[in-house]
Amino acid sequence: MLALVPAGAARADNPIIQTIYTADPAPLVYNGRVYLYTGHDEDNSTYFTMKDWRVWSSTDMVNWTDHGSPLSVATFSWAKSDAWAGQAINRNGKFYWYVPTTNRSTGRMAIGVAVSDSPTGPFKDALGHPLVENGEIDPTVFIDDNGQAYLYWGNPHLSYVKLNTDMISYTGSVTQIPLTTSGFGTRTGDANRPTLFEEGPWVYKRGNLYYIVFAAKCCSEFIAYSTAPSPTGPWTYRGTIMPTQGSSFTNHPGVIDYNGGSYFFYHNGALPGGGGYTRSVAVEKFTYNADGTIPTITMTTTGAPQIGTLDPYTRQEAETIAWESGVETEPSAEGGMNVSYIDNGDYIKVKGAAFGTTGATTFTTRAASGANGGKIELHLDSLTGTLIGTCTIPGTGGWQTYTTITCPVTNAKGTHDLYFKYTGASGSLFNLNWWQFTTGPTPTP
Ligand SMILES: [Ca+2]
Ligand SMILES: [Ca+2]
Repeated sequence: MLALVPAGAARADNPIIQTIYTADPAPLVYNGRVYLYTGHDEDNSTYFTMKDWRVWSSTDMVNWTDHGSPLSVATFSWAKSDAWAGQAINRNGKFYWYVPTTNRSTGRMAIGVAVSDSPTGPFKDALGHPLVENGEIDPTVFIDDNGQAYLYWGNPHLSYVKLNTDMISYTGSVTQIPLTTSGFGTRTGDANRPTLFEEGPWVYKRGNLYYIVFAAKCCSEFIAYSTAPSPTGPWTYRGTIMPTQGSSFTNHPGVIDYNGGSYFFYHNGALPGGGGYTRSVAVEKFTYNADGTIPTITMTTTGAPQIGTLDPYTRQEAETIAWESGVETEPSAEGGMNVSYIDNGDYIKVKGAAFGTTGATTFTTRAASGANGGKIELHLDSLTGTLIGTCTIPGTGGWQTYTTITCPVTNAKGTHDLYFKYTGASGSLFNLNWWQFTTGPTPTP
């Protein structure tokens, strides 16, 4: 029998975001990168009090870059509240993000569509009014091989429309998919909901098979799926993907293929303070069975394996994080995001930094401090692992007054997890925008 691995934070990589609570993952593969669109549970939330949506991205499934909040309820002039579960897709050189939110004038849930020229936004309201509205939620969008796009959504029903190629209008009427027990499984004890379909549909095609993955039963939910030979059915129930687990009574699927692997995104309540209204997005790698069916996937604290390594010799954003403790992020005056609220003892881990055989000679970071600064200790493999350098960050006269600091490093060879441990006096020490190592002979000044 295997010894139990202590569930220490330093070993964990799942949930994949720790700076805030996140929910309702919607991954999108674009241009060799995974963009992850999520909701955002407020700290100490006791309901689905959600005000904005968030974007993250990764090329290795373990180090995730924070792109902030390019879309919020306030983006939609007609919306009142509730930044709930959406999905984004690319077409026509643009990015369309479909989200449910409450229509101020009707008081009902409606689905809006936001558009951007970039996967990370900023997004603006494409229409100035809801795209569809029937009091239901959880849009999922899909473009078939023949170019026909579909928007599905629903709780308690399951509906779709055929989107036009502009992705912000549709032809024909809203069609309800018959929720039959052969199509969506059998629920007992709820006369109003005879099938397992609850909410959170995620529709895609793989091979010749169309999939609806969905949150099943309530509450607590599990994740189940159905398949069909066409995007409009007939659907056949295929069973459980992820059993009820993880101390959140909801769950929400997002499924992609990326770089030769298949990945299942979901959420749970696994972070400190986590629960049904303080959720966190996590991911597992899986392999389809030969007939296209999906194996049972269970939640782990290790998550997906890293694809390749992280290059420490190119600029890396400070807000690219595999795991952290104590820090937050915010929009940076220099563009993008920076890491903030860095206190003595806080740390960030990036996974699998490939220093190579020559090794690193310097570490450079872009830092600002409206206080007296502090130090960054650079450790390999753990918070107490080999110390390859210590960088002193001075006060710079402002929290967004950045300066570039370069420090010598030694003994940084091979591939290691890299820990940035922050030390100093009490209170916030400094903000960080990015970092980069150099290799080879010590550069001449
Ligand atoms: Ca802190
Ligand atoms: Ca940055």
